Amino acid sequence: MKLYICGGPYPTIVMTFLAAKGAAIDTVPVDLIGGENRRPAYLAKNPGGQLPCLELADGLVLAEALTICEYLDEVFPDPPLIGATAEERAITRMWTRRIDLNIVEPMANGIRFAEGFKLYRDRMRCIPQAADDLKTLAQERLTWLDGLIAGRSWIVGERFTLADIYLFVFLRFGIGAGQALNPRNEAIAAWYERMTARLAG
Ligand SMILES: N[C@@H](CCC(=O)N[C@@H](CS)C(=O)NCC(=O)O)C(=O)O
Repeated sequence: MKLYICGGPYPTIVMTFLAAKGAAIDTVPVDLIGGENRRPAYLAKNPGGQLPCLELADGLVLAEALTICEYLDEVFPDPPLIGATAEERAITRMWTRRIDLNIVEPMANGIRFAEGFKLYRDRMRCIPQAADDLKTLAQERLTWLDGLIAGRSWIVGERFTLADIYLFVFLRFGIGAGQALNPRNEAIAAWYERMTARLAG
């Protein structure tokens, strides 16, 4: 099994997920800046042209960071980072989907259409005039999330899951791209500190 990666947030989610399981797999670096992921050899593996993708021993290729993590959670079941029961898995998927659709996607596009514009303008439809609104949307939904996770250790409650990893990797990436955490979102600020300590330790 080989994971095709670059230094960006989506591959980092999968790498962080594996590290949290104490698992390691072979990785293949792909030159994103140079556009290697948009050339035929990579497109033959992942027609979406994005990273990461996971190539299995039989040649099957899985793309989309969340799908890859779902697969890896079954291959490396301990500790379960999606859930040990049907209910736990459903709850983790519910929160991960909320985070992905409401926060990560607008945040990522806000960055692609602004700070990433030069890199992305010839790769996908970019809407620079939408960048600020997308970033605002992501911030509004973070404030919504803040009210929902107050009093919890982790996003879904007392279980550390993929939802924590997914949101944390993206918020850290967003901070690096000029989207600071809103200090009024106290629950998220405290959770972010817990995440930083957990991943450092
Ligand atoms: N929906 C995809 C998004 C992946 C994505 O946007 N990856 C970035 C790297 S972090 C990428 O490949 N960007 C380069 C490009 O689109 O050419 C996923 O969840 O894996």
